[in-house]
Amino acid sequence: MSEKKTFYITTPIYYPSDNLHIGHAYTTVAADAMARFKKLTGYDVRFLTGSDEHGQKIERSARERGQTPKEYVDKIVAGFQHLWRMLDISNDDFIRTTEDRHKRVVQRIFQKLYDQGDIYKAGYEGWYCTPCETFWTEGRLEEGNCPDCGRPVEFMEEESYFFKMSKYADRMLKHIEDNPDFIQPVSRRNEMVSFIKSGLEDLCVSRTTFDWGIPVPFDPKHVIYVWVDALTNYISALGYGEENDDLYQKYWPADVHLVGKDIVRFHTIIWPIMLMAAGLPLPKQVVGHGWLLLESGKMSKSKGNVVDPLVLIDKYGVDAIRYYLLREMPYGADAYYSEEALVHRINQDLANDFGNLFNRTCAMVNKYFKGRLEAPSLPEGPDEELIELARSTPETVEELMNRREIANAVAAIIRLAGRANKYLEETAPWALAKDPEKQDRLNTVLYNVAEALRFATVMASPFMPGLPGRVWPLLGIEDRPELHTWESLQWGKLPGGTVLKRGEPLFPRIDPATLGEA
Ligand code: ME8
Repeated sequence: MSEKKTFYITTPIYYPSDNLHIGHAYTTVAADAMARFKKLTGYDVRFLTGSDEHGQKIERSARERGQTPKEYVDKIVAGFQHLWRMLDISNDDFIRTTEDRHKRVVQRIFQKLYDQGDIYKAGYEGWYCTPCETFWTEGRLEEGNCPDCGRPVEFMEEESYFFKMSKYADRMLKHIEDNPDFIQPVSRRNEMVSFIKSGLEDLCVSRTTFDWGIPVPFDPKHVIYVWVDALTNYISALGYGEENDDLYQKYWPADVHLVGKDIVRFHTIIWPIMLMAAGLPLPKQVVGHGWLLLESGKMSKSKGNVVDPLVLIDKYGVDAIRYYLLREMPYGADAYYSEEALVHRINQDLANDFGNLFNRTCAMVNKYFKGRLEAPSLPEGPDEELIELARSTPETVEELMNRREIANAVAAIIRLAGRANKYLEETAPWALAKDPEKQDRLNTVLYNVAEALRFATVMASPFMPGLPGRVWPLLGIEDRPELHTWESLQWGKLPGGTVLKRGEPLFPRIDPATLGEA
C-alpha cells in the first residue's frame, strides 16, 4: 500500500504583544486554506501555528501593564487560540515558545552550533530595533532609523554571542539560485538575492540586558536572540532531536512557510543558514505575501485603526470573512481593506453568484418537480460549455493552489457559479416549465446547475469550511460523503432521484446602508 504524500505548512508564530488584527488573520486563514486544500486533494497534512513569546518587546509590554511576561502572554495567547477557533482554523498543533518542548530544541541547536565553532563570543556595538527585534549595522540604517519599519533604533553595546552567517553566504545564495521555487513570489527572491550580495555579516544571537528568553545553555547570563528562538519552532513542534521524533521524520522539511513580506528575510536567510549549519534539510518554500492595508496606512494600535476580526465574524459570518480575505489579496501584491469592499464582495460573489443561484435552483426543483431530480438526458445547446467548465475547473484550481495563487483559485470557483447563472438565463427553465413536452429538458437543465453547484461546493470547502454543512442537506446528499470528495468531481455523479430542499438564503444580501453599524 502506498503511503500518502505529506504536506507540512506553517504560519509565523505571532507576538503576543497585543491582540491580533485582520492582517494576522489573513496569513493564518491563507495557510488554513492551503492546508485544507491539500487534505482534500489527498495529502497527509500537518499544519502548525503558534506564538512567539520571548524578547524585549514582550517584556516591555508586560512591564508597562504591571504584569509578569508570563501572565501577560498567557492571556493574549488564549485570545489567539480563541480567534483561530472562531475562524475555523484547522491547525494540528499550536506551539508556544515558552513550552519546555521548544526550549529544549532551541538550546540543543545553539549548543551544537557552538560546539562546532559556528557560534563565538565577541563584543557587540550597533543598533537594535525593538519593535522588529532586529540588529542593524550603521550602514543598513535609513536616515538613522530601522530600514524595515522606519522607527527609531537603540544603540547597544554588550558582550554577545555571534553566529557565523557570513561563512554560509555563498552556499545560501547558490541554494536560492538553484531552487527557483524556494522564495516566492519572484520579487521577494530578487530582494533577498540583493540583500545577500550586499554582504552578510555575522549575526548577534544573544542578549544580556534582559532575561525574558531562553538561556544560552553554556552561559546562562545570556538569553538566546528571539528570532533564533522563534524560527526553531518549525522543528521543535515536530520533536526534532527528542526521543520520539516521528513527526520530525515524517514531515520535515516543511513544504511551505507562509509569512508576510516583512519577515521573508528571517525565513530565507537566517533560518536556512541555521539549518545548513546544523546539517538539516532546508524548507522547500517560503512564500511572502503582501500587506493588507487601510486607506489610513498600515494598521497599528497607536494609530487606532486596527480592524478586529472577531467583530467582523460576528457581523458577517466566518465563511464570508474568510472568502473576502482570500479573494482580495492578490498574489505577490498588497491589498486594501475596507468594509465597503467586503460588503461588495459578499453581495456580488456570495449572495448573487453563488447563494442566489443555489437558492433559485432548489426553489425551482421544488416548484416543478417536488424537489426530485432525475438523471439528465443527452446534453444540448449550452450544456457542453457549462459541463466543460465544471470538468476543467478542479484542475485549474489545483494548479493555481500549487502556485500559491489563492485569490485566483477562489475566483476560478466563483467563475463556475457565474457561468451556471448565465446558463440559467440561456436555458430559461421558467419558460421550459410551461411546455409539457419540455419536462425532460427542464429536468436536465436543473440537474446540470445542481451538479455544477456540487462541484463548486466541494472546491470551495477549503476556503469556506462551513459551506458544505449548509449546502449538502439542501442538495439532499448530506448522507453521501462519497459525493463530497475531490475524487467525486466527475461530471454526472449526482444520482438521479436526489431530492433537493428549499432553504434559507445561503448568503443573505447585506444592505450597504447598514455599514458602520456595529
Ligand atoms: O513577526 N497584512 O510576529 P508578528 C498582512 N513573531 N499580514 C500581516 C499584517 C498585515 N497588515 N500584519 C501582520 C513576527 N501580518 C514574529 C514571527 S516567525 C518564526 C516569528 C502577518 O506578530 C504577516 O504574516 O509581528 C506578518 O509576517 C506577521 O503577521 C507578523 O506577525
